[in-house]
Amino acid sequence: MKNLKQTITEIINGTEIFDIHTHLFPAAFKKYHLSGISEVLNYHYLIAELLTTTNINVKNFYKLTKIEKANIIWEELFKKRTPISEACKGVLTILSELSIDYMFKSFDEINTEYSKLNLSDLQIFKIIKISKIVMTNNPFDKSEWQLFKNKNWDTNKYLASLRLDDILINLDKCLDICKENINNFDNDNDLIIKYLDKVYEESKPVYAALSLNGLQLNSFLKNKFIPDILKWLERKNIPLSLLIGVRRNVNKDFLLAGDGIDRIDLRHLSEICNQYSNNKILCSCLSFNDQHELTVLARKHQNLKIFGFWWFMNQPSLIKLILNLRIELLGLNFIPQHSDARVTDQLLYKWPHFKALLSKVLYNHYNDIKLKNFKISENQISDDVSKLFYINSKNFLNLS
Ligand code: FIX
Ligand code: ZN
Repeated sequence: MKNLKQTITEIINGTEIFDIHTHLFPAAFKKYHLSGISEVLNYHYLIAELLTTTNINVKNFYKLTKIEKANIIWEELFKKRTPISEACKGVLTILSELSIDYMFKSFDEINTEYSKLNLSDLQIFKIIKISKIVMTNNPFDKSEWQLFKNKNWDTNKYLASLRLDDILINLDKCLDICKENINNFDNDNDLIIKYLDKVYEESKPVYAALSLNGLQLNSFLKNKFIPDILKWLERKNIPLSLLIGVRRNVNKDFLLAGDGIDRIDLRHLSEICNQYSNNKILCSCLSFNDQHELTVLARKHQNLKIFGFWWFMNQPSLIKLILNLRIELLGLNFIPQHSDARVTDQLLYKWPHFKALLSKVLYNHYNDIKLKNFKISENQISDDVSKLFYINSKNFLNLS
């Protein structure tokens, strides 16, 4: 092998990625498919930064068009100030990856140049080496769900997942939607399971997901629908993905940009894994405080798999620390990252930022074992990276 550092970087850049949690949709989903620099600047991470950095009136800001909002964000965060936060750096990464010289330019100038590139989602997937992504699909959102009627997109690239949060937060609405679709049922539990059967057939999801605050996690096992949903998932042989520790609407005026972190008790996750040992559980936690305990739990439960650095955890300083911890405690038995991208173009920064960190972290670990006379080959590194980026996800989701 020529040079360990360079070999690792080349392998990481050349390995296919399976992105297991995104909010992306193919172009066939029309208004749900977001792309382009205006959408990139309208990302809620940047909106939260803008609203807390300036004195802009929140309600008036949200009345503006997307182009107007993008303009303000560009002016305030990129021109008047140094774009040094992770969310801002992400935009710079995208622009430099696409060779757009942005210095001293207005948003309009950049937007014109960017639009001329006419980048398609598949072109972006190719640049980043993404072969599959998992969408977040809400079967209780009628207008979004309609699009499964004619699945005219590449279903090998865009896989579905069932987001079930509404069952916990808006049960009556969910039951109404189930009743509109299912005629014969014995009780509410039976109704929900029959509706899940229907949407399963329509979308062929690779997992079902729930995001939980502390209270929802505490009462999870007492929820009257959970045992049946878990039995159903076991029958379908798909995991439940738990995104734990979000506190929605910390500032409701901020809308999507107003969610924060909640305190949680991970002993409940351990109980879920024990009581439902035949179910597979994917898990990502939002707070830094919970990462050590979560990693230890993943050593204790065969049915638990950690994935990604969710949202507020997706910061380079935290990733470096926790990625090392995960490797130290779990070897390579976890899914290191997901993008959570909402705009296709964000893949152009989210994955390269992570790849650069993974490269450094892996280099130190390989170097360590080399010093202990372990002969690490290029093939072995390729297999390891492939496990991290693709195989671990594929196996846990039971895909062929
Ligand atoms: O609940 C989720 O899946 C979160 O990832 C999102 O809803 C959140 O708004 C987000 O975009 C975080 O990256
Ligand atoms: Zn998400």
